[in-house]
Amino acid sequence: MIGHWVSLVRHTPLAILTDLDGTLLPFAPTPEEARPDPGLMTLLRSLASRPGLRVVIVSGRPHTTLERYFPDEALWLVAEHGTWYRAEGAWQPTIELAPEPIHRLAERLEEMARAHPGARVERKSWSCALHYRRMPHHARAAFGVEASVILEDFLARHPSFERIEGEQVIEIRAAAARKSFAVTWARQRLGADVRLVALGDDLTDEHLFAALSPTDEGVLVRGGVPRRTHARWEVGGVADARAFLAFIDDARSEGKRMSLSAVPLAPVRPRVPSLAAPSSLLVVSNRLPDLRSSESVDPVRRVNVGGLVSALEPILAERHGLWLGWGGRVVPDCDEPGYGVDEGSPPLAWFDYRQSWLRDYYSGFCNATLWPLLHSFPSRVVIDETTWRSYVDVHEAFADAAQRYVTPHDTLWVHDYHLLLFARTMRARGHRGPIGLFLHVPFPGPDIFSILPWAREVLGAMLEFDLVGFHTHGYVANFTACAASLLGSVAGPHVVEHSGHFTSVEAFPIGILPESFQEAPEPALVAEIQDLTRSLGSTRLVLGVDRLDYTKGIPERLLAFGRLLELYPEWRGRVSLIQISVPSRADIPEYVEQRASVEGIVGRVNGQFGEPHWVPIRYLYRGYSRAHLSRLYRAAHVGYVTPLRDGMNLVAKEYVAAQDPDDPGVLLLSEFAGAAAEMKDALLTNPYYTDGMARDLDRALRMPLEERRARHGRLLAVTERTTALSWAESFLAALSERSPRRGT
Ligand code: GDG
Repeated sequence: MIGHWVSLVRHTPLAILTDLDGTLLPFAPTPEEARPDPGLMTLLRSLASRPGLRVVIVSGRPHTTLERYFPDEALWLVAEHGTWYRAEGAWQPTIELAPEPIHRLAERLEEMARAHPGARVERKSWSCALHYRRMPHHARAAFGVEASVILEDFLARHPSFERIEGEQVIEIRAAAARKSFAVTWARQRLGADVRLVALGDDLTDEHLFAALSPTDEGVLVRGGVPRRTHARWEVGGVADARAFLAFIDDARSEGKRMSLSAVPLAPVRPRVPSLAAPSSLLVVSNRLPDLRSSESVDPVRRVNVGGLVSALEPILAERHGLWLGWGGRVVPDCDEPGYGVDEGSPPLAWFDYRQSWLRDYYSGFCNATLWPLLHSFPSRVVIDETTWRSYVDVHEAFADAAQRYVTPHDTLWVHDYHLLLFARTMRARGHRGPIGLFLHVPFPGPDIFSILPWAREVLGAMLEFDLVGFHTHGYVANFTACAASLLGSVAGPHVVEHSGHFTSVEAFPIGILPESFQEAPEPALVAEIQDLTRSLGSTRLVLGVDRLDYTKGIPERLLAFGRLLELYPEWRGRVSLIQISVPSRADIPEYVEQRASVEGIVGRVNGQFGEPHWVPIRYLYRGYSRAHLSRLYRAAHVGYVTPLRDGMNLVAKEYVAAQDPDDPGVLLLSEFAGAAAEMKDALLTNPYYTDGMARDLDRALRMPLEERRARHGRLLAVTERTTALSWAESFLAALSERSPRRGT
């Protein structure tokens, strides 16, 4: 480690790219109170005077503030998250965007902040920041909701801006702004052989770390909530970060002896797992849930912690379990992936992906081959031997990671299509404990599945699990039909024999935690939703909520809504559709196309039917908090859930759980969602048939109260019968029951 650092910090040219707040300056209640002190100024001046070394301050602060703090031109400055920069001489903007909208937003926020003691708005050229560090904790949730209403409205109208969350601050800024600009700029100015050392503490600094090349280093300054990072090194806080810079300063001064032992620098990975004993239950999924930004930490941050986490959390706690998966970080192919454990509830064991795994395994075989295949979109299936090989190889990487945490007798519960070969890989390594697979997506019949050149191999590997669970009996039947027709397996209704091993195959329809969609909302949220319903007037609300994915049938749904307005002109001005589309897999071309197609249809329908006082479709391309979703579900007269194909579709169940039983809305549900197998009292529709769906929508909008109540009562009973928790318990009970005891 010492040799590595000595050679890096003595390299010429070298550039230090460093954030300011939380990195070199401790946080203060207001930005004005956090100013560089004389000690820091001396250190920075000294560094900037060293030959062959550049210091670049990369901050989110306004450029006017940085100019005031650092008039000395020896320092290079990047302000407002990469929208302004100053080398020698004048400031230059890096983007071209009209500043008026953000100024008007700042005025609205200032007006709101006046009613919330401790809230403060900081204005910048193309961004504004809303600080709540000085607000009392109990007032933050209501404040967050009120702010979100203003911010979401702004973002819906100004797509070139985005929302980001910092340390007790929400910022709206130009979407093109990235601190990674500093990396590109430093390289351009200092030449390709420059080496960079970047320091930062905040989520916005992750752009900086991610843009570094393998010969550079990122140093995370730990402070707030623990999180994963692209940086490979870490220091404990501001004092340590300054000590580290002092070490670089010494290293570049003639004749000074360097002692790295005084520098509190440590590799971020591998962090030694400190679990007391190996796990008796290991849950394995491709991606880990993003838990560490939870509401319990900070109510103003948005969260996306689904029912799966809430279901698995008590089970993992009881069984001393661990959840293993990719942590979201990617390292260059030439690097060793890092491993680590984040203790907490549930405890997570993560590891890094290599760049080629992301490309060939995740975006390739998982999402361009298996996803369309299993959802019966044969024309979208990409067949590629390279990605198939990567799929096989990445199973070995998952198995390497798993073997760090389990004994050969422990129970493994594997999730989804990313890990269909996992039982085979683990058995080859001598694992004897029970291994179960739950598939969250559909399973097609042999006609579709046999399109895959490796269909037999995949099926054979799936039959090395002790239990394979699906959402519906239909998928169970398709799977057993595949095993019988492609492998010649002997298949009973719930068991399949292959090479002398018996695999149980069963339906375990997943549920939600209904009460989490029925909780009494915060008063501010009630007021907000009342505002929305008032603004709709007598207009009825139809609501769609999905990840933006071609399987979800969003274009078809929008077209049918347009058709409703054509076939039944009496609905014009009297019904609006809110479509929330959560960004998903945005780096895969099909998903980019899908977004463009959806936006095109929204524009056409709104252009054709919209009037100054009425917008037919409001399209929101972002995620919302669980509390917001629950209230929107409850306010909607129709839950418009019309995927072309879907394993289950939890939105359908969430919509039902959130309704007012005395005056419930109508669930309009695709017959191709797994949920339709259980939710027969929904109004079932065929999303491929535009006119039919428009007519079903009309029927839903006109349904009398009595019929709505009767249908809702039966649907709620279904939703409450199988919850996320009972689903997880029954799967694990079946796994322990069905697994033959293997010799030790
Ligand atoms: C796969 C299968 C199967 C959506 N927007 C927001 C948000 N969501 C939440 C919903 C719901 C979840 O995301 C979506 O679940 P789905 O079941 O609809 O769909 P997939 O993501 O495709 O899930 C599916 C599921 O696995 C479980 O086995 O049902 O068939 O494809 O919970 O509420 N959550 C928050 N903000 C949002 O804006 N917080």
